[in-house]
Amino acid sequence: MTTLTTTPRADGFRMPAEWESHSQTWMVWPERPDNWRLGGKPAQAAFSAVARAIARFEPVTVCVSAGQYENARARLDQANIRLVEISTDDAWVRDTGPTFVTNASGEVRGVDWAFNAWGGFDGGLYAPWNRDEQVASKILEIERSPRYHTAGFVLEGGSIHVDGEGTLITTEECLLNRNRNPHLSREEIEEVLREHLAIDTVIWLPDGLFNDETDGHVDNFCCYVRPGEVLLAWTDDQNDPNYPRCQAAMRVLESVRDAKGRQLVVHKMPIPGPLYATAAECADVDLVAGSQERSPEVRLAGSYVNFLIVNGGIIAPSFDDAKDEEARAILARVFPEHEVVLVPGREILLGGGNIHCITQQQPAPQQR
Ligand code: KQY
Repeated sequence: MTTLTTTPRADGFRMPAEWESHSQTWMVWPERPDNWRLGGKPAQAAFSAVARAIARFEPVTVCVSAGQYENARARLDQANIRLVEISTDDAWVRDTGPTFVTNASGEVRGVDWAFNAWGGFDGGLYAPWNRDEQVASKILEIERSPRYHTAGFVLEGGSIHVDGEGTLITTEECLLNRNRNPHLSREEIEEVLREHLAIDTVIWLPDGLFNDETDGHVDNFCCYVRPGEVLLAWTDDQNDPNYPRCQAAMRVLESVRDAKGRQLVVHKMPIPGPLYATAAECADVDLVAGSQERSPEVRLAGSYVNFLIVNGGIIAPSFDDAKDEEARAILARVFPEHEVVLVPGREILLGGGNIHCITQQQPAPQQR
């Protein structure tokens, strides 16, 4: 594998927006029993439904352990779904996989960020995480894609969204958290993002969604739908702990200009629920010291914003909630050129994230 000592920006590479053409989407097969209830069986069914939904639009590669290969192969028996054997700690390839970057000559490379399981020994969600730390480089090796390595700079793909035209959105709650890169200032963090993603402007939302165990990943709260337009999780209920978070985000989004000098159009997306795990669902998760405990008292960070854009489609979670159809209608309105497909997201939410968190798009080579 080639590890480069330059930066993507210096080499003429940039991170494309998610709506730009993909060659495939990556996923990881879930099996960790201290994160997924019942040894991961309901989650495997949920991930399979997501993989099949994506495979209608573009190829999918699922990373799977040796022990689960036969089971996963049988459950994903579809031409457009490839399985590769990779050891992992869990199944969040948005955060453990590479961030792909492209140039105008049709080359694709990847950024391999440092990963510390969302906070290391200061609030992280499991230990050890050494297999997850290796996922990005293994994927790049399989793809024969040159790798940029940010040794010592911790970042998860779910903590950023870009518009492909020079602007990135993130949250202070995550990127400025003392459990990610405490040795760097805000300005130094921006500089790493500028160099590795070829962006010019960073929009800092104060927080992500209430109780998001990633420390407020932006992909569960606010995303781009096209340059100059974002979709923000929203509540008008002043008693909802998300209310001040939504208000604060809106104040920022209404006041900033993006890298092209545009004022943003903000679309609102209702928040489902409030959603909680049942006592039985929590009891089905193995108890392991150092892993995230589950409690029926703790509100889940459910969000319709946690969807994936694929070639011609939007793969979004449903929650068997009264707001599911409103969410579908909003997605159809803001993505009129895409087919909106809702896939049950509750089992993925019980593990701490949703469809965007368990997927990683690989952009198609671009010729400009
Ligand atoms: O949402 C994500 N991007 C990752 C969530 C990890 C949860 C682990 N329990």
